Amino acid sequence: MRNVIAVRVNIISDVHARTEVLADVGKNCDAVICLGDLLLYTDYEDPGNGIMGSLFGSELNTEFIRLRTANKFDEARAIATKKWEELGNREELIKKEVLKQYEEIFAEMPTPVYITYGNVDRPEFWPQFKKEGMTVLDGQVVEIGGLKFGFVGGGLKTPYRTPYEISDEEFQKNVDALGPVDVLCSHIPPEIPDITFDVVAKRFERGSEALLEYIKKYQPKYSFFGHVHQPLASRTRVGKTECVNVGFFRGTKRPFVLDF
Ligand SMILES: [Mn+2]
Repeated sequence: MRNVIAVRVNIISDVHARTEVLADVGKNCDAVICLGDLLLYTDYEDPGNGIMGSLFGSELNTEFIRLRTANKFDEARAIATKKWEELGNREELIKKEVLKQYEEIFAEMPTPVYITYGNVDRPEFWPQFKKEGMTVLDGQVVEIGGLKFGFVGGGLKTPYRTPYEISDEEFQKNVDALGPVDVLCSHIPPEIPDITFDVVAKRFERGSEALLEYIKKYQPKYSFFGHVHQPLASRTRVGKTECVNVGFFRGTKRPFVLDF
C-alpha cells in the first residue's frame, strides 16, 4: 500500500502588473506560488505604460529605454536626472505609483499563496498589503503537501539598478539558510548560460552561482524560477534536478502547473 496524495500547485513569476487575470491563477489548485516581480516599472512594449511611463511620459521614456538598451547608462541617467528636477521629489512620486500598483495587484492575488520578492519589487512596502493566506518567504522553507519548498528572493547587482538588487553575500546567506529541500523556488535562475540568456533583449540576465552550487550539493527534485522573460531555454537539468523557468506571467497569462 502506498499513500497517493494528489496536490496541485500553480506557479507564476514576473506578474508585472498583469492584474486582470491574476485571480484566475488560484482556480483548480491547492496553493499558488509567486516568484516575484509584481511591479511594472518599465513597459518595453508600451513605454507610456508602467510607473516610468506615467511619470516620464511615453516620448521621454522611449528615449530612456533606447539609451539603456544601448548600454549608454550615463546618458540615460542624465536625461532622467533632468526630468526629475522638473518633476519634484523623486522618491515620493515613485512611492505613490508603487503603492497604487501594489494595492491593485495584492487585491487580486489568489490565496493561499507562498510568495517571494523579485528584483522589480519593493519589499519594504509589502507588510501593509499582507492578507490572510499570504505567506512571504525569503531564505525560508515551507511544507506544502508533504514536500519541502525553499524560497530565495530578489536579484543580484546589475548596471540597470533595478529596485531590489542585493549583494552576492546577502543572497548567499539566504541560500545557506535553507538546508535540504525538495523544491527550490527563486526569482532568478541558477547561473547556467542557456537559461539566463534572453533572446529578445539579446543579453544574459544575472543568474546565481550560489543557487547552482546549492542544486549540485542537495539535488532538489525541482528548481523553479522566473526573471528571464524570453529565455533561450526554459528548462535544463543539473544531475537529478529539473530546472524550470515557470514563465513570464505578464506575457503568458497562465501558471506553470505542478502536480505531485
Ligand atoms: Mn521580471
